[in-house]
Amino acid sequence: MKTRAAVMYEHNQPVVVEDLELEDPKANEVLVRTAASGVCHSDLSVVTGAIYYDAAVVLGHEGAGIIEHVGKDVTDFHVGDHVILSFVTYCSDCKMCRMEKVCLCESYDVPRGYQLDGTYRLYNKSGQGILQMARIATMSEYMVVPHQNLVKIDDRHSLEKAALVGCGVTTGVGAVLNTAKVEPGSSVAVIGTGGVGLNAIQGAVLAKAKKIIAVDIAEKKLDFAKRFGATDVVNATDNDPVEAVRELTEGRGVDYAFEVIGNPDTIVQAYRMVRAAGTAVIVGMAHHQKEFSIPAQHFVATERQIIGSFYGSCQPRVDMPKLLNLYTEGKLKLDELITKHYQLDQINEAFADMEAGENARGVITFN
Ligand code: CXF
Ligand code: ZN
Repeated sequence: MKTRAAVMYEHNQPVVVEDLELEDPKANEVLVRTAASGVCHSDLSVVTGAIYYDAAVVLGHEGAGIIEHVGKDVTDFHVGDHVILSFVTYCSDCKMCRMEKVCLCESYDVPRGYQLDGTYRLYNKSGQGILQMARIATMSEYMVVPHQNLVKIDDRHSLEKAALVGCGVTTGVGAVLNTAKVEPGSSVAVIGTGGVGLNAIQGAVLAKAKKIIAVDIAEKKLDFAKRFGATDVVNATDNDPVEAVRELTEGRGVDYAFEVIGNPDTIVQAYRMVRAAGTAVIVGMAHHQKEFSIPAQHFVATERQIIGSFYGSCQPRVDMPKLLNLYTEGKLKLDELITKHYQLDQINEAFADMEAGENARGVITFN
């Protein structure tokens, strides 16, 4: 069948939207009609090569849709099911999965973007095989994906809102609740208030943090941060954010700092703005070749901790339905996250808006 999709053919060049040929699902795979795809900074990182995929690859890793067809041996999903796409494929059986660290599943040693049997499901009109970002590729009208990447949800949820739970919401809220386990009354700083950072702020609200300091360089994004529950904002354009955060915390530093940009300089800032024995949580995906360095003796002498958080340390099939229920109960903001809708053909415009700091989240909807 045909599917219209957003393809990265060359790093740092405009994304091409074109019709591709999509194969039927093989055993253990499912065909999903995409309802909505969020536009996440990690999609742009694939274009720049910061998150490295060979060209060509269909972008998108935050989405939701409806099952159209199930392949052989799929017993846990049926035609018509509403699903969120998870960007990790997990086996439920390896050591990490059994430790409930399913996002760190160790079973699938398949090169990036291929299906689990090492082949393509997408081809362009010249017959070239096209990879799928995170093995899903939500910026396509239809996707063939492993059943392990699907999370069934209740039909009553809006698929457009559910799509956001596929990456940004789970990554941000999960970093606070699952990875760091922030305690009530804590002080928290969030560096970078884009789609994921705003969700770290909402996570801090859910954790009942007392002080939530948002740090960014875009005034518009700091306004979003206030709407999501930041108690204080720091514009790092004209302030040293480490000094500013210290001033707001009696000179001590915060209990937890979340770095949600993926930049070595802001990672070091996160480290420097936590108190002694405080925790810096690195959420942003930095360029795959970049490193950061911190003063080694100071690290020991202050008992600070630095921890990574991938996909909010989530268990997709447990956490995602829970997050949607929080939304239904009015405890999680999803409507306010979507600041602009796009058609798939407008993907390059969506990336430009993201770079300009225009959106909380941009969302591509499919008819
Ligand atoms: C990314 C991590 C690399 C695969 C796609 C998703 N995380 C969040 O945006
Ligand atoms: Zn993402």
